[in-house]
Parts: sequence; C-alpha cells; structure tokens
Amino acid sequence: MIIGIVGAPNKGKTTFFKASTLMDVEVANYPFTTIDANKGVGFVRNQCIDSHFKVQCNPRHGFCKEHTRYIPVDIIDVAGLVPVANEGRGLGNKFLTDLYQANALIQVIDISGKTNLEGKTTNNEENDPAKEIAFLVEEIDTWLFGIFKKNLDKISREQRTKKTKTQTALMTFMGSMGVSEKNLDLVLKECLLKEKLLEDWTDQQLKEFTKNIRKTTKPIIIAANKLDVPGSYEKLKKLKEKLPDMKIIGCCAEAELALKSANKAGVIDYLPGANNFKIISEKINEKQKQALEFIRKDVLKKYDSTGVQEILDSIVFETLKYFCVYPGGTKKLEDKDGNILPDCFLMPPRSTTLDFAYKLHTDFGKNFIKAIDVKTKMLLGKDHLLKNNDVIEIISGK
Ligand SMILES: Nc1nc2c(ncn2[C@@H]2O[C@H](COP(=O)(O)OP(=O)(O)OP(=O)(O)O)[C@@H](O)[C@H]2O)c(=O)[nH]1
Ligand SMILES: [Mg+2]
Repeated sequence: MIIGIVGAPNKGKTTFFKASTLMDVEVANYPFTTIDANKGVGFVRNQCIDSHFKVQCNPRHGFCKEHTRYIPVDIIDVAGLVPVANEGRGLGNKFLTDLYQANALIQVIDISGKTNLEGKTTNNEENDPAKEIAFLVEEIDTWLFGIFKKNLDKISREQRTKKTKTQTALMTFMGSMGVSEKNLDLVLKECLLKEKLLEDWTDQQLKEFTKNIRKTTKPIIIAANKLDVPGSYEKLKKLKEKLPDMKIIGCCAEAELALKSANKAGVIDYLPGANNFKIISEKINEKQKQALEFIRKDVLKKYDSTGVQEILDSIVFETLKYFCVYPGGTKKLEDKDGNILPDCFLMPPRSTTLDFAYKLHTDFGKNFIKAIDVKTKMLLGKDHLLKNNDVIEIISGK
C-alpha cells in the first residue's frame, strides 16, 4: 500500500508527511522546499482483534496501543506541482513518476487561503481552493495522458502483429500501474472502447480513458491543511458545500507534528488521532507548554483531532476500502518467537482466502488446500470472501 502526498507548493505536504512518519525532512515557508521525493512509513488505525481473544498482541511491524492497532503504510511526499504553463519556472512535473506506484493520493491544500497556486504567501482573498483541486486533477490527468500516449504506438503495433484484443494488449502495461483486469474491463466498457483497435483511438478517446483509469487507480482525497489559522474553518465549510462529491477533511499537520514529536521526546502522552494528550514530564519550558496548550484548545477541542490520522484512515479504509486480516492458528496465535498476532495485512476489497494465502507466501497460494476461520473454527474454501478482522489459518500441501 503506497499513499502519495501531492499538491501545489508550500501547502504543508512535507509537514503532513513528517507528522505521519516522524522522519526528519526539511519544511520551510517557501515554494519548492522539497525537490527529491521523501519516502517513509506511516500508520493507519484499526480496532485490534487481540481484544476478541483477550490477549495483548506484539506486532512485528507497526504497534498496538489500548487495542488500537497501527498498521504500516508507505507514504511518498513529492515536490510541489505547478500548472503546466509554468513548467519552466517550477521543477517541471517529471517527478510525478515517483507517484506511479501510488494506490491513492492525498492532495494537501492550504485552506487558510494565504498561499497562491505557486506557493507564494499572499493575502489575496481570490486564492480559491476549489480551483486548486481542479488544477491538480488536470495536472495528473495530463501527466498520465502523456505516459499513455508515449506507449500507445508500441502497444498498438503489438496488437496488430499478435491480433490480440484491446484489453489483452493493454493489460501488461496497465498492470504495472496497479490496474486490475476487472477495472480495465470496466473502464473500457464505460468509454465504449472495448472493441476498438488501439490504432483507431482518437486523442479525445484516450483522454477520456485516462481520466477514468486515474479515478480507479489514483483516487484523490483532500487534506484541507492549516486549519489552525483563523477563518479557515468557515472556508472549509464553504468548500465542502461547493464540492459535495469530494472527500475533504480539515487538518492541522503542524499540530500533529508537534504532538508526535513531544510524545517521542517523552514530554507528553499522545496517541495519534486522539482528541487530547497528557503532559507527563517536568522537563518542559513555558514556551513549549504554551504551544501545546494552544493545540489542545484551538485544534483538538475545536475539531476533535488534528485530522492527520483521520485522513490516513479514511483514504485506506473508506476510499480504497481495504480491510485488515491477521494470520493465526487455531492452536496458537503466536509465531515461533512468541509474538502474539505478529502480522496484520491490509487486503483490497473482495479479497479471498486464496488471495490471502498468496499474500503470506507464494507457496501457500500454489499449494492451498483449505483455510480455517480462527475465531469460529469454520473451514473455508479458496473463494471465500474475507472481511475486516478475520484471523485466518492457511492449510497448504508440501
Ligand atoms: N499554520 C500552519 N502552517 C503550516 C501547517 N502545516 C505546514 N505549515 C507551514 O507551511 C509551510 C510549508 O510547509 P511544507 O511542509 O514545507 O510545505 P510543502 O507543501 O511540502 O512545500 P514544498 O515542498 O515547497 O512544495 C511551512 O512554513 C510550514 O510550517 C499547519 O498545519 N498550520
Ligand atoms: Mg515539501
């Protein structure tokens, strides 16, 4: 699972990334602070299944606190995107390649309206977040269109010599982008291109196809950042009314970063995503205390959390509809090192027991015999559809 963080320059992408991963990367109040992509690991939350078994798990990856399991996901933070017209002035948009593998994107916008599309600080009331959102979609679509266009000649030549169906001809290339057969089939049908030879596609048809592929392979949700700046909440409300079909969640990445850093330093006790924290160290100066109390009063009390964790959870569990499955045994839940429920896997929607077996090990998939639902002890066939918080034992041959 890879989540890409995108947006115009100076909106707080890297702050959001840092708050999610606690990696030490540069944040600054000017455009193009980030040039090379930052890659790190963040976490999404799920009610852990360990409480069902009345045990405390020991995750090998991620962590579990108060029976909330934090499951790792890869996060990429890229340079700020600028409109194509400005390409010469920005970094160009070639770095988008870093996002090729991403399953979904979080677009960070500055809901305070104090930075423009190029990331410059302005007090211009015209800074319109809806335009910023439309611009990004346009940039991503243009980028994908360019990639498809570049490869289409080669793929359609192959189609001509091998006389393959359009879907078959496209699949290898699309597969590298994470497009499944099923999704490709749906998009081709929707665009009425399933029976059309690739060499006959017009640019307009390719554009339409690209847009639809992007929607399925790179769904976007909006992180409306800098919610702590006065006046931002009203702007967020207006934006949600204007774009009712978009998933838009307000956040204050800076506050989340401050809380996580203070937690790591042992100054406070803070659970990512919580609506409060406790100061646990005497070694805190007045300035730090004031900053933390500001966050408590003006962010956590007002909005119930900093929003960062909610955004990560939302993109994985609501937008992508992934769910959690644990490997386990009917006789014991621990691995050979004594770790209880050591692993938790994020599975895509409609995953079966066989998909899960392959996820654990190719050999388990190839030699699959049956599976057991550890909670109910029921036997499951290979096509059984899994659900959130299933604990599954795979029985395989050899
Ligand atoms: N008030 C406020 N400022 C924030 C918040 N998040 C980030 N900032 C500030 O916004 C500025 C830009 O932050 P970055 O994280 O470097 O932004 P970016 O989008 O990665 O910028 P580029 O890499 O230059 O595209 C910095 O001055 C941050 O301190 C927030 O939640 N609230
Ligand atoms: Mg940055």
